[in-house]
Amino acid sequence: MLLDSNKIAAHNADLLKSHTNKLVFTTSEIGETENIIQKLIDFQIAIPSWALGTGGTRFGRFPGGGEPRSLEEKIEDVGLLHALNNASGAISLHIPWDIPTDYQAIKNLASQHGLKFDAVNSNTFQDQTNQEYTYKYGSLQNVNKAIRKQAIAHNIEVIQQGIALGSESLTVWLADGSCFPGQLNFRKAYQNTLESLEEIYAALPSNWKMYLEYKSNEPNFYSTTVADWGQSYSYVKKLGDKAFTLVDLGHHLPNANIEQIVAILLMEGKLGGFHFNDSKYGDDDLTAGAMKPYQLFLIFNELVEGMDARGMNHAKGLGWMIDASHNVKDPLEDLLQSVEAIMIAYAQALLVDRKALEMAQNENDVVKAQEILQNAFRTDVRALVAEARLRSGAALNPVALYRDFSVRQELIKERGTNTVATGL
Ligand code: RM4
Ligand code: MN
Ligand code: MN
Repeated sequence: MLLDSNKIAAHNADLLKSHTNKLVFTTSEIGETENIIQKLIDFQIAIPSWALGTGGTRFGRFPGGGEPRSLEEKIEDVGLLHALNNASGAISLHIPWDIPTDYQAIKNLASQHGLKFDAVNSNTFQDQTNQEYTYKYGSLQNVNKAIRKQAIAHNIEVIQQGIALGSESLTVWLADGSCFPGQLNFRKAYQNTLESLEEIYAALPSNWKMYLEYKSNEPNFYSTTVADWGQSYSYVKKLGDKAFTLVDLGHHLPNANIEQIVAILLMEGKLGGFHFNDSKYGDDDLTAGAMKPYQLFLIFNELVEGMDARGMNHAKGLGWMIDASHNVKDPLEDLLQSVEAIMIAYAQALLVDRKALEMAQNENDVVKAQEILQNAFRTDVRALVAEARLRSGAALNPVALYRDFSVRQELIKERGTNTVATGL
């Protein structure tokens, strides 16, 4: 299904008057907004190929119909999102859930939708059919060298696939760890993992990056071999200049100060990218900004400050990806909401009066510092985000337009009710 640009224009024309009123008010409050709007136009967030179907839990799955049946249909879905918000201009593939058969055709299809390929993800947390050895007791950490070799070879294959698609980064997330005390020698597990990662790293093209994602627990519940940012940092530091830590917002122990982690990794030049989602308890993979919008803003506040300090380009300096999975929402609506929440947090972070904040910090004026941050957080920037969309030919209200066009019903007509997308 393709969204006709005339329909988007008609939707925008209907909303234009009320949008303009809001924009005029916001601009009068903020002052200079052109710079912010341009930054919002440039900012793109990659959509995970594994989040386009309805996410299940270990207890059940309730598919909503019209799910993409192939990689081609997944790309079409991300194309729909991008047409609606012009902020989802990339897709991140998970291998082997999404192996292209004809690389050129897939690349052409993606570029017809204005999409790039962001990081490719390897999967050594599940056994694949025809795989010789099992990952039951880990992959890159495994006590058995042959199993490590199999997992290394898979990662190298994923790099090759990424090269064929024009991707420039590999994300490694390991389920490796242990479920019971005594099961694993932590030091040996670390050393095996490091050696395995070194072999994968050696296969990276010179312009590629490797992202090492950490996670405190799940599916292992006693230890995880890359459990937190410090452990990931310790690996990527040893690996070299192309290796970075990836922060998935749902992968921390409760109440972790993620914004501080982000600030320190950025300062060390070792922050690679993000998996955005939100959570209340663990790796809940809920819509970004659905639970803790202030935390999302504080993270962006550190990102903007830290990236500016290093002279980094906000849009291109890090890998921006969503990693969410949802079992009660329409996945496409959920992703539209996530992108919107990320854009809002980014726009609010751009509003922070950096000079005034620095002055307040230097004077230990704690009250003032809080006022500055919360003023930015409490500013309604939705008209700026909408204006960025309007200027790039996207919809003023993507979710409303998605519903007005009955996109899901159309997809169900095209694909059927019982389709199941590969992924989580
Ligand atoms: C993990 C982690 C990875 C994702 C898998 C599906 O918890 O977040 O990034 O690839 O889930
Ligand atoms: Mn993740
Ligand atoms: Mn996760």
